[in-house]
Order: sequence, then C-alpha cells, then structure tokens
Amino acid sequence: MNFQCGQYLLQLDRPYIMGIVNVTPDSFSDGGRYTSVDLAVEHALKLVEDGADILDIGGESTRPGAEPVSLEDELNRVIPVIRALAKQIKLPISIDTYKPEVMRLAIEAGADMVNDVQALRMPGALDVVANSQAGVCLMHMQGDPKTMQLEPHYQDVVAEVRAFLNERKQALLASGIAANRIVLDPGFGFGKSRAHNIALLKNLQDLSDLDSPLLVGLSRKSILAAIAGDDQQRLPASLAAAVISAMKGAKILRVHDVKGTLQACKVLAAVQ
Ligand code: 7PM
Repeated sequence: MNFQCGQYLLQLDRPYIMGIVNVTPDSFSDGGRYTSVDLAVEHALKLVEDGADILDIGGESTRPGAEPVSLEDELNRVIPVIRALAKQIKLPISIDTYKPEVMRLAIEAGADMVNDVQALRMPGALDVVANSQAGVCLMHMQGDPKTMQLEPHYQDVVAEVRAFLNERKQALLASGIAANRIVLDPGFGFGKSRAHNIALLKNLQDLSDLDSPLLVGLSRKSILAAIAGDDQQRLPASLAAAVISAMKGAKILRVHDVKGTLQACKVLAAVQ
C-alpha cells in the first residue's frame, strides 16, 4: 500500500513519522516559542535531522475551542515556511488547513500533501486537491472545533467514523483523485469523549478494511494526559500511543517528538 504525495511516492512499509510544525503564535504544545517564520523553519529542520519522514505545517490552530484565524494571517504564516523548506529538504511537506485558498497557494509554494481536519468539505477544497498531484489526509471530526468537545455523541463511534471516512473517500474518488493519494484519520480528540477515543484506538484495525493507509494523531493530546494522570509530561503516554497505533496498523504517526517516536518504532520493528 503506497502513498502518492506530490513528487514523492512513499512505500509505507513501516510507520512513517510526520513531524508537527506549528506556525501559530498560540501553539499549545510549544508554548509560543515558534511564532515566527524563521523559528518554524529552524524547528522543521531539527525535526528532519531527528528522522521525520513528512513535515506537517500548520498556521491555524484546529484545536478544540480555537478561534478561527483570518485567511491573510494564515497565509502569512505558512507560505514563507513552505517556500523555504521546499528549497532545503527532500521530504514531503504537508499543509494543515481546511481552507481551499491556503491549500492552493501552499501547493504552489511546494507542499506535497494536504492535511484537512474537515476532510475537504469546505466548498472548493475538493477541486483544489483534484487539480493537483498532492496527497491528502481526510480526518473525522464531529461538530466544529469551537464546540465539538462539549457533548460528543455516537451510537457506535467506530462504525460512524468508518462510514464518514468511507463516504469522504468515495467523494474524492468520484472527483478523480487516485486511491493511492488518500490517507484516512479517525481524528482523535475531535468531538470524542475519553471512551470514544479509547474505542477508536482499540479498534483501529476495523478502519483498515477501507483500504487506505491510516494516519494517527495522538501526540500530547489531553486524552493521554488524562489516562496517564500527568498534564505536564505527555511524552511517555504519547510514545505508548504511537507504538499501540503502529501495532494496530497505523502507517503515519503525526507527532511532536520525532526522535523519541522513531526510537519507540525501532523497538517495535525489532520484534515484528
Ligand atoms: C490542542 C489539541 C492543540 C489538539 C492541537 C491539537 C490532528 C490534526 C490536529 C490529528 C490530523 C494537535 C491537535 N490534530 N491533523 N491536527 N490528525 N490529521 O495535536 O489528530 O496538533 S491539532
């Protein structure tokens, strides 16, 4: 199962590590240390050195409760970072956005992949990706980022997430996007209670019969802090989650701590 991602063809024969690069000033995990374009580029280059396979560049926080960022602000943050990185590195660059105009300009600036928490549901988003060679991650979210954690509700969370991802995948195929350009993501923490998140991780394999690679984003999420009982040190629980995800078939791990995740994956690879 390979993944066509712009100019790159990823084999996905092992878990690939997607390093998170936030260009938002209010980034929850990096405490606002990487606010400027220069610092974001510097951070991205460190993640490459640490062994990242893909870089995910985000300029608008899609986190629960976040206020939307204007198109102009988002472009001013991410486009210079993508332009600079595309010149310097030979790894796929992903743009984390749900705005079609950001997708279009990011691809023009050198992005190889679109990571969309809205699964290309914004008007125009499907066309932008269809008119490119970019790979795309379709993520499940219940509700919208401002209110989604207030009252998440499902009859059967795994079946509903699965049905949503399948429906979005079919919409992409119908618009001419090749199957090997699509990866799917259950969207941990996006309109899900603790029990919902655990059910999805436990049953991740139930999503693999959609025949697309799975991407998992659990790194530093509050669900892990809650389970492990430590709000400050989220790395140990994040590494456990990464290994569990990989054992259950995840092909791309979206993480902050690239070096640690790579080492954890090596331990898993040694016994597989
Ligand atoms: C607070 C809570 C801040 C959550 C940031 C976040 C995902 C994503 C994000 C994911 C994909 C974070 C999240 N999470 N994209 N973007 N999958 N595809 O940890 O799980 O960065 S935002």
